[in-house]
Order: sequence, then structure tokens, then C-alpha cells
Amino acid sequence: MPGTAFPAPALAVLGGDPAFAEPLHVGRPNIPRPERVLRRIREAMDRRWLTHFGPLVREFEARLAETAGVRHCVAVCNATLGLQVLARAAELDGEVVLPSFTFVATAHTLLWEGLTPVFCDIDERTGNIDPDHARRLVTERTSAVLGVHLWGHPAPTEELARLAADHELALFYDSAHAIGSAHAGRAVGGFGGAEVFSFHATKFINSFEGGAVVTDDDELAERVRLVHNYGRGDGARVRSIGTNAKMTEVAAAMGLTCLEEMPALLAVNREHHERYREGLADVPGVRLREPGPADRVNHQYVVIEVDAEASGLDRDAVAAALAAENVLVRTHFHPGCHRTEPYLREPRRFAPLPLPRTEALGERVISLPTGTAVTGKEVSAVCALLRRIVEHAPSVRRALRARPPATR
Ligand code: T4K
Repeated sequence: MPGTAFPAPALAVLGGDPAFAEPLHVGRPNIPRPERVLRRIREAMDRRWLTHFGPLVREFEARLAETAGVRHCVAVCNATLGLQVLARAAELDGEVVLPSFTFVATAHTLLWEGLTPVFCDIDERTGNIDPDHARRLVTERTSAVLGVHLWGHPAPTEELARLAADHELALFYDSAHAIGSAHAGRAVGGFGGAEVFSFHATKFINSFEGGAVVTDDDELAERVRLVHNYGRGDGARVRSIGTNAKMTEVAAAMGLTCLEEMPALLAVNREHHERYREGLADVPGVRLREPGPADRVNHQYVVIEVDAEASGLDRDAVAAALAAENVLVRTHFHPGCHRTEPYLREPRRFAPLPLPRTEALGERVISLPTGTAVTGKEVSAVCALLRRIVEHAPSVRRALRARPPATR
């Protein structure tokens, strides 16, 4: 990258060439051992068993259950359907309290199932659901709390378990980001009544598209299994309403191979995180978000916070300056579900209390590239760019202001 030469070339936003010739994305898939994935797919084709609980799906489920430390795992075609199937299998009704600071799928799955998502605020320190705020939103219509392990950082599981017990609510987790994470030595997957992982291509462990519902509850597992297979049980006898949320053998071939390689993938993420920590340590107004002391996380999201006053630039300006260098960052999960359609239209129904911390944190965060598609050198280069963007904050601000509005 040209930025390593001395004197440093101009930032792209100030008229220089972009630091990267090809875009650097957040969410490029990990594809460890593609030859093993292809061999597994070939074997599935030779067996002519492509879906409907084939051997690869079964093996993937068994390994996931082991990873999560639970008895049951039902693999599904994506986490969105996994959450829907879970809500249906658990017979939730009325309102479900969940954080607004999450991907919109968390909320959509509930609304899709005829439930009312009620958004609560976060603890700005962790980005996760604030259990005290959640408690204030519980009404006689509330049937469940849906926690989210945001960015793979475990939600406050003890406090949420207390809240659920006090009000006799179901407690589930959207664990889309959190396979491989743990809290107080206990793997994510075993908290609450059930948890749902995502194995979307952009996730740390991927199955192209995919997900899984994991639980220790025998009855719930049985119902999830029914609902995800058109309500059909043994002998294809229809026992309930259901949908089709099954995982294919091709997806399981990828998922299984990624899962086998999880220790190596974790090591890469950890190395990148450490490199970001070192590279950004003394950049004014830029702070790397770190997990809590009792948490072990998968580091699939590297998230920084931009303090506009200390850095001289707001988050959008930093993101725009990085984009000019071909570093295409994300702002997960700005602006919060409550400020997204259709929830935006009915604040009294979906967000009866103000969510100032969700809104404030959403304005400050940036997700940076990580995973096996990025090299350590590239991570260092991104750090160097961030440092120079902040060093040149006044010129960057002026240059961005001079751009035509559509390109800002
Ligand atoms: N709950 C939470 C908390 C979630 O974050 C999600 C999903 C869900 C539930 C639902 O899980 P799933 O039903 O998806 O299993 C992505 C993903 O589609 C989504 O899975 C994820 N969360 C969400 C946070 O991000 P986009 O729209 O940002 O992805 P996209 O297509 O723009 O990809 C991001 C970058 O990754 C691109 O700039 C390029 C790169 N990319 C992407 C794909 C798909 C690749 O390089 N290769 C690829 O194949 O939503």
C-alpha cells in the first residue's frame, strides 16, 4: 500500500490515490479448506441425498450442540427463519421486549409472526440490552424478552434471567453474531430457553446461508423440529402448522468445514483485533470497543467509536474518508430498529420510551474489516489511514464539505 512510503501520499479525500486498489469489505466470507467443502458436496451428490436431515446436516447439528454445550440443535436455512420458527414453537404472543440496537431481522421476525416488538435501550458501555430499561417495558401483554449478543459480545444473561423469572417471561437470544463466544466460562448457546445462531456468508462461521436453534429444552426442541419441517413429525405425519426452514446438505458441508476450522478462524480474528488495538491505541477520538472482563468473544466484528469532539470529525466523515481509500466500512446498527420502517411510524406501539443511548451510540460506531479475507498488513494500513484522517481532520472536513451533497 502506498501509505507506507515516506513522505506519506495525500489522503484520497484530499486528492490522493485510494490506498487500496480493490475495495476492502466488512463481511467478506471466511472460506477455510474449500477442497474439503467440495469433497463433502461431491459425496452428498453421490449419495443423492441433498436435503431433509441428511448426514451432513445431522453431523453439523451434533457438532453445534457440542460447541454450544446443549443437548439439542436444529439447523435451519437462515437465522431469520430460525427466530420465526422459535417464536412459533414457543407459542409467544402479545409483546416481546428486545433491544433496538440490532439488525432489523431481529425485530422483523417477531412482527412477521404477529407479535409486537417493543424496543428497549442499551447499556452504552456494552452496546447490549439494558435489563433495567427492559423491565420498565414489561406489561401484562409481554410474553418474552429477546436478548441479542451484539457483535458477539454476550448480553447480560444473569440480569435477563432474573427479569424473566420475576415476570414469568420466556427468554430467548438472537445469537446471530455469537457462535464461539462465552460468558463466565459458559458458551453462548446455552443461555435462556433457546438461542439462534446465524451462518450467513458474512458471519464468522458460514454455511453460505444458514442458522441453528439450540436449546436444552427437550419439548421446545421437538416443537422447533416440527415447525421447521411443515409441522411434520415421524412418518411425515402432520402434527402442527409449520414452514420450511430446513438446511440443505450443501449448506451443512460449508458449515461443518468452517466449524472444524473455528479455532484457526478465532485465532485470525484475535490477531486482527490485537493489531487494531495497537494501531489505534493513541489515535485521538478513536476507541476500539473491547469485550467485558468475563467474556470471551469471537471478534467477528471489530467496532470503533468515533468521538467527534476529540477526533475533530464525526463518524460519517471518518467513514466517508475511509470509503475514499476503498475501505468500505459499516455502521452496525445505526440508526436502531425503532428509527427504521415500519417501526418508525408507530413509536407509541414499538418504542414507548425514548432510546437516547441507542441513538447516541449509533452515531459513533464503525465496523472495520476483519476475518481471513483481510491480511495483518491491511489491518495495519487501515489503522495508519485512520490516524492520518484524524491528523488531517480540518482539511478532511473542508474537503468533504466541498463535495456535491450526493457524494458526501
Ligand atoms: N440477527 C442479527 C443480530 C443479525 O445480524 C442477522 C443478520 C440476523 C439476525 C439474521 O440472520 P440471517 O437470516 O441473515 O441468517 C448482512 C447479512 O445479510 C446478515 O446476515 C447480517 N445479520 C447483517 C448484519 O449483515 P448486509 O446487507 O450488510 O450484507 P451485504 O450483502 O451488504 O454484505 C456485506 C459485505 O460483505 C459486502 O459489502 C460484501 C461482502 N460479501 C457479502 C456476501 C453476501 C461478500 O464478500 N461475499 C458475500 O457472499 O447484511
